[in-house]
Formats: sequence, C-alpha cells, structure tokens
Amino acid sequence: MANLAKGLRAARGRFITFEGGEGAGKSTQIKLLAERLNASKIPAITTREPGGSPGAEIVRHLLLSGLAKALGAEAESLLFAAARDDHVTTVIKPALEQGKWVLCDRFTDSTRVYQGELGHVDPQLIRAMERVTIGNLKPDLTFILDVPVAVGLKRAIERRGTATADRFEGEGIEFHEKLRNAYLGIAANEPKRCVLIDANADTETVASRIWTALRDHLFSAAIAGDNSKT
Ligand code: Z5A
Repeated sequence: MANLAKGLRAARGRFITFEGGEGAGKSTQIKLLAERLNASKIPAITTREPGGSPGAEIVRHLLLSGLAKALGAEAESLLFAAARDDHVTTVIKPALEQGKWVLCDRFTDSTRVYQGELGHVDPQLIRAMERVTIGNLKPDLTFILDVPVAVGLKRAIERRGTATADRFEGEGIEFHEKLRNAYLGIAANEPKRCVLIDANADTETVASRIWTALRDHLFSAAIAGDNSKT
C-alpha cells in the first residue's frame, strides 16, 4: 500500500465525482473517503457543485435561492456552466496537476439529469456546454449513490429541520422519481465510468461499498500500470 500510495502521489491526481438524488448521502461519503485517502497518504481534497470556488459560490446562491428559476431551465443551465467553468479552471485542474485527488459533490451528470432530463434542455446544448467548460476533463470514476426516493427525502427533511426547502428540494415526489431513474440510466449506459452504489444502508456499510469499488476500479488499474513497468 505504501508503494502504491507513493506511485499514485507522483502521477496526476484522480478525479472522482459523486452523484445521486436528494439525501443520498454524497456529502457524508465524500468526507469519509477523503479522510481514508489522506490516511493512506494519498492527498485528497473535497469540493462541490454548484460552487467550489469563490466565483462559483456566488452563482450557487443565485441558483439555489430560486432567483434564477424564472429565467427558465436553459438560462439556469448557462449559470451552472458558468460556475463550473470557474471551478474547473481555478480549483479542479490545478489540484489534479499537483497530484491531488479531487472528490467532487456533483458534476456534469447533475446538469444532464436536472437540466437535461428533468428540465428538457436540448441535449445538444448540454453537450456544447460540457465541451466549453470541461473539455477533455472527464471524471475517472463516478459514484452514483442510489436510495429509494422516500428514504432520501426523509433524510433531507430531517437534516433541514425548520429551514426552507431550496430550489430543487421543493420539487414533488414525481420529480424525484424521474431523477432517480435518470441516474440509473446513466449508470447503465456508462458502466466503465460509473459505479452504482446501494446507499440505503448505514453510513459505514455505504463507505465500505465505496472503498471496495474504488479499490477495484482505480487501485487495480494503478497496480496493473505499475506491474507493466517491471
Ligand atoms: N444541480 C443542478 O441542477 N445542476 C447541476 O449541474 C448541479 C447541481 C451541479 C445542489 O444542492 C442542487 O443543485 C441539487 C442539484 C442541483 N439539487 N438538489 N436538491 P445541494 O448542494 O444543496 O445539495 P445536494 O447535492 O442535493 O445534496 P443533499 O441532498 O443535500 O444531500 P447529500 O449530500 O446527498 O447527503 P448528506 O448531506 O450526506 O446526507 C443527508 C442527511 O442524511 C444528513 O443528515 C446525513 O447525516 C444523513 N445520512 C447520510 N448518510 C446516511 C445513511 N447512510 N443513513 C442514514 N442517514 C444518512
């Protein structure tokens, strides 16, 4: 493990994104994974979208407060793209170039699902925005955390307490069911990049599922790369 960590530190970092519906447990799991990687001497940072950089956090406020909703799904997509552009340029790419692993709470799949599938924004516009904002920066691995809608919403409502629901939390059950199906579709269509995680379990069990999948996908690839040099 020590040699592997040394080899992985020397290379470009890995880009890992977490996706899923409301209350799936992404933020909880990202934090746990970062702690585990750092404890294994693999430097990892956590970040999120929309946001993650000072400029993008301003756009986040505009989007999640619902102020931009009246502009329509296309305009909202452009705002998500503007936030992503700043985040990728100022945070994600520099960290990867320094050899850090970047764990990001939501990324382009969220735009595909929320604005594309649910907001009916033209897929060609979604792809064009991806080309502009991320170029060839694709996640090395995407964890799609899956929970039944009722479970996710219950968790989110409990966490929110008396605070007001944000722009997307306020949508109805049908919206969240469609969201879940859209994520299941992405996981089925892109099995090399995406790992579907059953997140309807206690926190430690989900963390262990994620660690096992990470080891299988990224560490085994790194070991194979290492062995091929000998
Ligand atoms: N959005 C978009 O439309 N287009 C885009 O391109 C992008 C985003 C990038 C961002 O919301 C919104 O922006 C999002 C999509 C949209 N819409 N929504 N809704 P956000 O950043 O404010 O929140 P989120 O990304 O949706 O995450 P979340 O729903 O707040 O939750 P989470 O990160 O998946 O879960 P959590 O915070 O880790 O856990 C939620 C609660 O459950 C918490 O109290 C935990 O302690 C508890 N929890 C976590 N795991 C467990 C387990 N295993 N068992 C029991 N309880 C648990």
